[in-house]
Amino acid sequence: MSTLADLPLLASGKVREMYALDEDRLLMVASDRISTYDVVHPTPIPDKGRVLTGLSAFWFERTGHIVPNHMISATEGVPESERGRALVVRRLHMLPVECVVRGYITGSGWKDYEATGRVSGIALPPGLQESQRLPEPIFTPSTKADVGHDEAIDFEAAAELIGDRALMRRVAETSIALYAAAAEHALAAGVILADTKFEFGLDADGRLVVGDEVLTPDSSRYWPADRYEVGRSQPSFDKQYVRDWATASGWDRKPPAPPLPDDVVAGTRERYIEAYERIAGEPFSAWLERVGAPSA
Ligand code: Q0Q
Repeated sequence: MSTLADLPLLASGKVREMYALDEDRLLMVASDRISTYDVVHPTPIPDKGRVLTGLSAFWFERTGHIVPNHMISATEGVPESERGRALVVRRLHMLPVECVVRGYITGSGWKDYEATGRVSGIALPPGLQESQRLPEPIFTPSTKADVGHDEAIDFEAAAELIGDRALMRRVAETSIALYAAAAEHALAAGVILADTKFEFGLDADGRLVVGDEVLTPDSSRYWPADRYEVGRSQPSFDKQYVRDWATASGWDRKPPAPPLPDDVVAGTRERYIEAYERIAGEPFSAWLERVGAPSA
């Protein structure tokens, strides 16, 4: 069993790393770093990486009948030190499109709708209010920006990017099916899945496979259903403590992000664990035990 230090680093995101295990497998590691307004705070949230990895594993196991996914294992091949926060995944040829599905109109989609009546080229009914549930979930792709924000593009531009219109159609249909299944399950647990982002790839046989993390609070907007109110922005299930404190602290939302006080860290950790337990329907400790995660 190798340690993380032995593995070549393939890619590093704001809060995650991707290592190469061998020519067919990668190790996807989720850190405890938290970012708000696209800036990473210096203070980690203990267990955030393990909650998000546990949620990806839960959703991969639950949606394999909709589309194959890249998860191989949460144990075999995962260094002991990383158990619970890392997955061994299949190496894919990743498609260069962010596959966003929106069930509610919010965020950048709301801004585009207010300005044009459209989101990613899709005309929506007039008179929608902010955070309103859409008649049907919509597929609103964007580019994968290395730096800064992804740019919303329409279906035709996305098809051009991947060079295959029929494949783009399948990716869109699969993304919507994944979102719909997850949103129904989450709502029954008292959590609104407002929107989410998938990344797909092709395996060596050219089969479509969903990769990256799926349906986590970092790749999705989760709202507490009992505080949902149309006509305004909604509190984030997981990040609201940090956002409210950061705003009250006077932070201008530009780097560097301020360190977080202990109570905000503790409250945010509890919200992540609550998200896991509501959605996965089991104690967070069950995930940790199942994968042999090291105790604190
Ligand atoms: C791959 N990434 C993103 C990333 C840092 C994810 C490489 N199955 C795969 C995947 C995946 N997922 C990738 N490449 C080949 N096969 C995804 C940008 C970056 C942490 C996690 N980088």
